[in-house]
Amino acid sequence: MRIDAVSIFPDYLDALDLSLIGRARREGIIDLRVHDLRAHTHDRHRTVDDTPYGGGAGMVMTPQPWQEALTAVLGSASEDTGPAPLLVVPGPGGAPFTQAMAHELAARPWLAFACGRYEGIDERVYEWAAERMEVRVVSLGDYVLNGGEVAVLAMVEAIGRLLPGVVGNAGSLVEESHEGGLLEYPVYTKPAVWDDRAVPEVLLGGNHAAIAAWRHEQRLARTAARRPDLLAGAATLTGTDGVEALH
Ligand code: 6GU
Repeated sequence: MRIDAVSIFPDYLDALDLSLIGRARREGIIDLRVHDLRAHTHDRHRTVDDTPYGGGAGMVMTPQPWQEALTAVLGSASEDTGPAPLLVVPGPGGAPFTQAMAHELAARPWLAFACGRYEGIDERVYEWAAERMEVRVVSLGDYVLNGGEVAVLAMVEAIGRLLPGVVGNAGSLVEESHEGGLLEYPVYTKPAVWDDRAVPEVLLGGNHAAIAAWRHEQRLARTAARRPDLLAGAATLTGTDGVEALH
């Protein structure tokens, strides 16, 4: 999979050299290319922002560097990528990034991320880009970050780990939080007793049906306690009411 990311802080994305995503890049599973937006400025101060028309706080990113940077990205299309990437613009005003969206994006041959800073990118960049590629504004959640870079770290990790060969044990992809609409069950390892606390008996017995039933109960209880909204969603999906839908 090809991924481009444009940022005024390309070093922020150095963390994508580490761990499983870093290995996937070295193995060629992910072709991640990070670009400095300021390389597409032409003034002495390498300006990427200006004051907002209509007044208001902060600065707005100017369109010209974005046009050049995204044109360069488009110009690097290949047979493998298809003609244009799906452009993801991280921002608190976007559609929520979910595990379902991670799966959808992981199936694309080419993603490009445009990291905004300050109060955002001039709206005309979105219009210009939408005439050339699919554009999605995507949010990590209902809080405000200073820019899109941290969101790109999160999204590339969530997407990248779904690609074949990135996570060694494919089984660890299926029984985890948000897969199947429930949070993950609690896990334990050696020793069987630690600090006077015993591992739940059922896990020591080797009765796989009993273990599966216990884990399912734990997932329901944990989801009810921490994320009751997920249970409501699951009940809606199955067309029945309440938690019974999940049994
Ligand atoms: Cl994706 N970007 C920014 N700048 N802030 C956010 C966000 C994204 N998601 C939540 N807050």
